[in-house]
Amino acid sequence: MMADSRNASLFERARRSIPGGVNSPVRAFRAVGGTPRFIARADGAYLWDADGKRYIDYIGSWGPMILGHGHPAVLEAVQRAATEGFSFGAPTEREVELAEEILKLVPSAEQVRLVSSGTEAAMSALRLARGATGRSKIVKFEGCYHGHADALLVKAGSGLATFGHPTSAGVPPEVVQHTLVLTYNDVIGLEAAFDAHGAEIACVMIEPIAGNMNFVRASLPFMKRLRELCTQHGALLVFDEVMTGFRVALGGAQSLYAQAIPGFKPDLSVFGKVIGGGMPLAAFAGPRAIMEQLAPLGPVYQAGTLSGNPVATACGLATLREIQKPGFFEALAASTRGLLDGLLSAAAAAGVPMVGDCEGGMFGFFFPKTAQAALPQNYVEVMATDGERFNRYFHGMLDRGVYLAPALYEAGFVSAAHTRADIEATLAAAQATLAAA
Ligand code: HOZ
Repeated sequence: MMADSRNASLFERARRSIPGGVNSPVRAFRAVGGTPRFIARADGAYLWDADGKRYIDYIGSWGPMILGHGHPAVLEAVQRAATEGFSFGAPTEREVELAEEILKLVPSAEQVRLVSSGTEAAMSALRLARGATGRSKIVKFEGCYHGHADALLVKAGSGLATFGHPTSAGVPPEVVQHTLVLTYNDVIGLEAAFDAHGAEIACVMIEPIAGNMNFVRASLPFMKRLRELCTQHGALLVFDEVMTGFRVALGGAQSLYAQAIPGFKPDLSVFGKVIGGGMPLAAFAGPRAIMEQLAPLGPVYQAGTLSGNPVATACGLATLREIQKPGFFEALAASTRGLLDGLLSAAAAAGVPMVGDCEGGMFGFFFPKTAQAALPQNYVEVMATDGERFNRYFHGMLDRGVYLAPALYEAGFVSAAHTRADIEATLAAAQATLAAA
C-alpha cells in the first residue's frame, strides 16, 4: 500500500539527495521498519502526511510543541518578528526579555547564554565546566544523550541505540578518553568513580529524566548522592534539561528534585526544545560567577551567528508566556496522566505486560518480557524490554492515525492542544492495535 504512496516516493527521492533520506537519523524509521511519513502540515495536536492522512501527534517535534502546532499567540509573535528582520548578528531587546523570562523560571541560574541547538548548548556547557574548574574529566551516564558533540557521543541512547553503535565513528579515542560513562541510577558505581577520579572531574552531565532511553527518571537517593559527591569533590552538576525543561514542570525537572531534596540545585543547566517553541533555540545557564567565565568577559570561548535569533526568540518568548498561564501545567499533566493510565489499562485488559511513567507533558512506556517486571532503571534494563512488540505496537498505532516516536528509546510528548477526544481516540487505537496483534 505504501509502495505507491507519496510518502514512499518522497522517501525514495530523498534518499538520492540526503544521506538515508533524512536530516536526523531516528526519522528514517530504521528501528521500527517501514516508510517514514513526510509531514505536509500540522495544526493543534495533528499532523498530516504527504498522502493527506491525519495523525494525532505525540512527538511534538521531539518536545518543543508544548502548545500544539500553530498556536495563535506564537504565530502572531513570529509573524511580527519576521517582518522586522530575520537575523541581525547584533544584540536585541527581545533576547534580553527571553533571558529574563528564563531566569525568572529557573532560580538556580543567574545568567543565561542563548544558542541555536541543544547540541550546541550541551557542548558549550561542557567547555564552560572544564574552563571554570580547570579539570578535564567528565562523567555521563549510559543511555543519556546530550547532543552529538564528540566528547558526549559515548553510549548515548536514542539514535545511536537505534543503530547499535555505542559510540559514533569519527570520534577519536583521545577525544573521549576523559569521558567516564557510568550506569544511570547506580549509586555504588557513582561513588567508585568519585573515589577514583574525584579531583579530576570537571562535571557530571545528566538528563534528570532520561528521555533518550524512553523515560527513565533518576531516583531521589541517586540524585541526592550525586549532588553531594559533586559538591564534595568540586565537580559541577550539569542538568541537561533540553527535554525536561519547561516540559515536566514550569521550573523543569530541577524544580521537582528541589521539592524533594532540600536546597537542591544543579550548577549548570542546559535547555532547548520548549524554549524555542519549535524554532532553533537553546540555552545554557548558571550562576554569575561561572557564566562570567565566558567570552567576552572570561577565557572560555563560545559564539554563534544565529545565537539569540530575533524570530526564534519571539517564538520562544511567546511560548514561555503561554505556559505560565494559571492551570496550564495542571491541565497538561492531567492529559498526559490520562493518556498513560489509559494505555496501561488497555494493555492490561489485553493481557500484555506494559509499564510506564510520566511527568508534566512527557511520558514513556515499555513492554517488559515478563509480567512482573518493574520500570527500567537504566539503559541495560531498557534494552531488555520487548523491542519487537514495541515495533508492532508502533505500526498498529500509526496505521490507526496515532504518531508515536519511531523507536522504543524515545520519550513521548503531549501538548495543550490534545483534547479529551484525542486521548480517547488514541486509547481506542491502542485497544484495536492490541486486539489485532
Ligand atoms: N534528538 C531526537 C531523538 N532523541 C531526534 C530529533 C529529530 O530527529 O528531529
